[in-house]
Amino acid sequence: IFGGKKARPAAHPWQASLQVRTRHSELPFSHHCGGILIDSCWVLTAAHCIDQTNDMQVELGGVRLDKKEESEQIIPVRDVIVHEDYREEPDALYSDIALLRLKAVDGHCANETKYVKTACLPTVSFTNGTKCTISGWGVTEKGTDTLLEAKVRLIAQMMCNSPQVYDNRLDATQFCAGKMEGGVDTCQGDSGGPLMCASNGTHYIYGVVSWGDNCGKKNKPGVYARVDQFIDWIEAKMRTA
Ligand code: 4AZ
Repeated sequence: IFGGKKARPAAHPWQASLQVRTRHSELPFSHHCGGILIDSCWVLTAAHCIDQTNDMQVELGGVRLDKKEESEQIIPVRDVIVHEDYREEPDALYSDIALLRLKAVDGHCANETKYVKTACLPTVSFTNGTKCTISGWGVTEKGTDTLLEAKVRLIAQMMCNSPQVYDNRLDATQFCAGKMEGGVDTCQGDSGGPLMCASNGTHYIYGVVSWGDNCGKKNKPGVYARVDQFIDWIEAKMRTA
């Protein structure tokens, strides 16, 4: 996160750290991407975060990646479902969404606590200019192991697809958010994590961090998978898996 501040514990209880097994490191697992807890056994993330199916785990309920916290829950990933339409093009990603099914013990995966809660899929719409929240452990201007958060505004599709911005690289299943002047943005390692917007006191996942040209640059806001366009896919996969 560029232009962010440290998140207070329990401020983003749906935030997950998707971790992969490391070969040449002191720690067995390291942070790879963000994720969003949407059900006790399900985490939503970005398809481009999936480069291996086995040896992945999810850390929930923590803010610090460099030490063990009382509030954290570590749960292995049982399987991965990547969107069938996921495409990687030279200058954009499409349908960049995936589901992680967590390993259950007695039919239960994540335990709901003050620090671990599920996020709601969007059942309301949000207008351009709405102030929403991004969070993650990705690249920052400083470097930290603490979860950061920042506020960004939803940007009109016409503006984001204009020649000086992304020149029609966005389709209807994505949107951009940030600041046109730059400085506040998601970055590498935030991918798969949430862009949350609130309505009547309820926080909804409106976007999944996907891509962008660099981070925090003028006229290059972050690009997000539009979760309301994938609700049917998400619910179908959770029903049948
Ligand atoms: C990345 O490399 C990435 N500024 C994620 C988000 C953004 C750029 C790059 C948006 O995963």
